[in-house]
Amino acid sequence: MTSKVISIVLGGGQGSRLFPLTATRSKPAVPIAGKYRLVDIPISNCLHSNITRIFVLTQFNSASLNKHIKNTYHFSSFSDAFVDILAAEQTPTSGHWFQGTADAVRQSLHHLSVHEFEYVLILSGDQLYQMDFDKMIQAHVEAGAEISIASIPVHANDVPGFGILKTDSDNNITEFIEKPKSNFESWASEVSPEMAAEGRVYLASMGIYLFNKQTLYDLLNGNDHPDFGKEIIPQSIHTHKVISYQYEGYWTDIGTIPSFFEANLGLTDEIPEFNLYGNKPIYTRARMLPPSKISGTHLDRTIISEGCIINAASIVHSLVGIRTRIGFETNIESCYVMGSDNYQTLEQIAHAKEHNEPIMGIGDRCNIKNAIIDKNCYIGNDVTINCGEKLPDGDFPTYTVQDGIVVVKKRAVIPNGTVI
Ligand code: ADQ
Ligand code: ADP
Repeated sequence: MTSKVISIVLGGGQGSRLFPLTATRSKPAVPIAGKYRLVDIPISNCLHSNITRIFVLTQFNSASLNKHIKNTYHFSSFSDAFVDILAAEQTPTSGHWFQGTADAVRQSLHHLSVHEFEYVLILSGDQLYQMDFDKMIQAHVEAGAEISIASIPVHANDVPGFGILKTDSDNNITEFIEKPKSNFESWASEVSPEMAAEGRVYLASMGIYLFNKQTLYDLLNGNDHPDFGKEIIPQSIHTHKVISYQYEGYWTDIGTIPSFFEANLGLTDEIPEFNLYGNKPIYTRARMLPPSKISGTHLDRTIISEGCIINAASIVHSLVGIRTRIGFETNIESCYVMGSDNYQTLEQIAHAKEHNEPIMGIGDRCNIKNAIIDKNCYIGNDVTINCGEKLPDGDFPTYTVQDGIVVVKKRAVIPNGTVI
């Protein structure tokens, strides 16, 4: 059945909620878990479900996304598999950027029309989960549905962030409301005892939609509704057979700095909810990096990627990305250090040290806590970053502060002795 499916990954609008990580790259290219990119999650889920024809829609095209896709997803020339990026483009019929999720898909339909398919699976690019889409497609076909929406029980606190739905006993969606802000108590559904025990009694749309081909064309053509969640889905439940496919595994939205930070650090748990160490790997670019070299460092609940050179005193509850260099007597706690795209040469390092300039990576005697350090940063010696709740949110030339998390911007130079 999955051979009849084409998948579209919604790679991101403006990406403003993940600023400054999206300042110079498109959202799908944001690095996660030390060595992957956001887009690797939905693509890996598709490939493990044998869905091998994938479009990634993005609002702006960045060199790093192109390079990543081109260098990662290689298929046999005897198969029809592909991962193609479609960036918002001007065409003779449309001169504007994607206006929303439905508009992005509408403007991309002409790229699909050259392929043979019966179903379109629409996925978000900013979610962390492992899901077998095969089962969803099977349920869709068995029910004779025209649209299926994956749903997950959520707590009342989370309701305002999601599309909330109600179903009848056959899983047909009978009501749908996008992001209700108040008075939503009557939207509670019957859920499993496990979910009810956690207070998760509202069924939220996961933003994962399976459409029959003709249904998608009918719903998108002849109108200019910009969004699935706001217009297309709420209207379709009155005109089409729309069913809910309920999922109860780990699933989280990583579209904001706090949720992105929490999901990444969650990977360091003893038994993480998102399992990197299973038999269905997350695919990413094979980089041929050397193993990491670590001297004299106390490591606890820490994930170290390949190619690192680490002399720190301690690294606790942290993720250390590819090619990270960390100096002597430095302490790192609850941080996501993304790493670097290249190594400095020994000559460059000697030259920087001679001029008392920071080298790429993190210097000596630093104390860094609650921070995301974007790629290719130069953090000097004796730098302290320990914001917690003490700093108000703000955007500064080399870093931002959001909800107690400092994000050091890509390629930022933080001089020796800086305190944030
Ligand atoms: P949101 O995630 O808030 O809610 P939206 O902002 O429309 O909805 O984004 C959905 C996905 O599409 C995200 O991955 C986003 O980056 C991407 N996207 C947004 N605009 C885009 C554009 N112009 N071009 C390409 N990609 C774009 C949606 C649903 C809710 C549901 C939640 C679940 O509307 O009903 O509960 O997802 O997370
Ligand atoms: P990633 O390794 O995270 O996928 P990119 O796709 O942005 O990162 O590219 C990294 C690759 O580009 C490295 O393998 C390196 O060969 C090369 N590269 C990037 N920047 C530089 C640089 N300043 N000097 C040398 N090589 C670089």
